[in-house]
Amino acid sequence: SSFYVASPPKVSAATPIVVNTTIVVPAGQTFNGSGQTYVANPSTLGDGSQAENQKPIFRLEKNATLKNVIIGAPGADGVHCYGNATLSNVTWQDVGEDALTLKASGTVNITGGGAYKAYDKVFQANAAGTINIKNFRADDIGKLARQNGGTSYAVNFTLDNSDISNVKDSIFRTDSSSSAAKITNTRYRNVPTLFKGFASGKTSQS
Ligand code: ADA
Ligand code: CA
Ligand code: CA
Ligand code: CA
Repeated sequence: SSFYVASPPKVSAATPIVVNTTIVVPAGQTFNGSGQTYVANPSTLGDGSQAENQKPIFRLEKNATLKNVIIGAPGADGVHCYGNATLSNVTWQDVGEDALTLKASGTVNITGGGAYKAYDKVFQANAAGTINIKNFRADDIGKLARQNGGTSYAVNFTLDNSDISNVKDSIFRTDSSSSAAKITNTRYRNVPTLFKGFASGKTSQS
């Protein structure tokens, strides 16, 4: 006689979507990843190392929204925002060169999700504006957010209701005396410095 052995149910995660060319989210539109994982093709976008000039996996035009996305490895240059953007429930499992860059002035609201394994920076501000981070988790990072070194425009950073651990440098860093940072209702573990480079009176924590 013979036995039938039933196949076990497939419980592994879905195969990641390999992104060969940057996914552009047009102005005012929403990209919903429905929880799927996106990774860069290392030969077209970048290998997620600390080499500069890698390409983003997602490019958000003004007032675009990115939601329910997992960015896996390699993360290349993550997400580039050209003006206002909303990110909701976006998780970087292994940040590449960095996770997200503000490339043109605007307000970026990042709510939910998290960022892990960032050798240096998670969020990078290369233009004036505001970066609001809320309900976020970050672990094993260099800095949570950094205004591009040597720049003097104003960036306002906020962090609320989040959990940040194992940071090498600081949460927020700037070289600009006009920038400001505010942290509320956030727990830390192994974070050496909250704020670096801000003028006196430009930071608060409660
Ligand atoms: C570094 C580099 C900048 C810029 C930035 C980024 O800070 O010095 O020129 O490339 O990274 O946007 O990743
Ligand atoms: Ca960089
Ligand atoms: Ca990494
Ligand atoms: Ca970068």
